[in-house]
Amino acid sequence: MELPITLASSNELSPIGVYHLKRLWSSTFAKRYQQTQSFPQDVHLDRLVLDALGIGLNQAYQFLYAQKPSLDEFEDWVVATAGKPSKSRIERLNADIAGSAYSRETHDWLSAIDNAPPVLSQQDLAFWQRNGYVIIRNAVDLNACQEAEKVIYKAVGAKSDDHCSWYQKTASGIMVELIQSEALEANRRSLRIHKAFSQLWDTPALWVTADRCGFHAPQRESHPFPGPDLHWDVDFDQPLDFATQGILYLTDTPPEQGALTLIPGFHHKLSNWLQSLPTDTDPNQQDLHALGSVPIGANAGDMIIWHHHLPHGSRPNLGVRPRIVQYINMYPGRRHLA
Ligand SMILES: O=C(O)CCC(=O)C(=O)O
Repeated sequence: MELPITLASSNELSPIGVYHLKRLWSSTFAKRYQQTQSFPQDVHLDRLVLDALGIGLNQAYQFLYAQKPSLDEFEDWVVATAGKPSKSRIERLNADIAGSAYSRETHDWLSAIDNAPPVLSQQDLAFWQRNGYVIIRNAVDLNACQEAEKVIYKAVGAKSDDHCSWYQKTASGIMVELIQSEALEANRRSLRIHKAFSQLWDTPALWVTADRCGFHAPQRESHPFPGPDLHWDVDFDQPLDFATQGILYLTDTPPEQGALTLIPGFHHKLSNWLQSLPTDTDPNQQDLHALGSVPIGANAGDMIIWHHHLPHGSRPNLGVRPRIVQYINMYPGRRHLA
């Protein structure tokens, strides 16, 4: 690849006809090698195009930085890693980026989700309003959980009945950088999950994240809890907006078994709380547990969705089994729909 790279615009097409991929590729090298400032306005589209293509953000940047590929090489790697995106997927992505009309096929698919019976009841929605989180019971069935669990055990080189093997994994703490797998993809395509998110976002026109998994073994003296403890994944330099985050439990997860931990209701308090902090204080460095943290236990197949203004994290696994999860989130491609 020849440097310097000219910065492409989002509406230039990549070789397989995707908007913004060339921009993402060119901006990565413009940032890294030309000391250009980063492009905060691109954050949403970078994420969107990679999610639509089934590639994780870190996965993409690791490849780009390590291989310094040409655009053709980058796109070949995307297709080899996550498969060739369908024509309808590319059309929907391009329509979201360009703000143009959806094809008839996409329109019909979104209408079907819109017309599907609600997954979240009125009580669930009232609970969500009050607490900023909700549990979708049986978001996926047990067979789907077991299939996903199997690929995660394989990825971490562990066996369910061999305790010692649970501790071989060293990188990324409790996170497992596994994204491309038929079992994980099946969960991402769950209509029940999509419908629940559409009720919270008030639109079915959502994209699912190409996110990783988690394997959180019971704490040992030699393997203390590596985090993440309570935090936000919010850029506090930007205006506070609405967004969700989600976790699918693939095994039964009682509260003591490293369950997702939240501060229920904090989405109502965040703005005032931030204003009460002395200037130059990092919100993430406060004693967030003191705000009232609660571990959320649930069963295999249950999914928890939370408002991203809730401090959240895992906790030490004081149970006897690993906590095994898949992270799944959804969001609108067109920002104005949010
Ligand atoms: O795995 C967990 O329980 C917490 C996940 C988390 O911190 C995150 O998704 O940002």
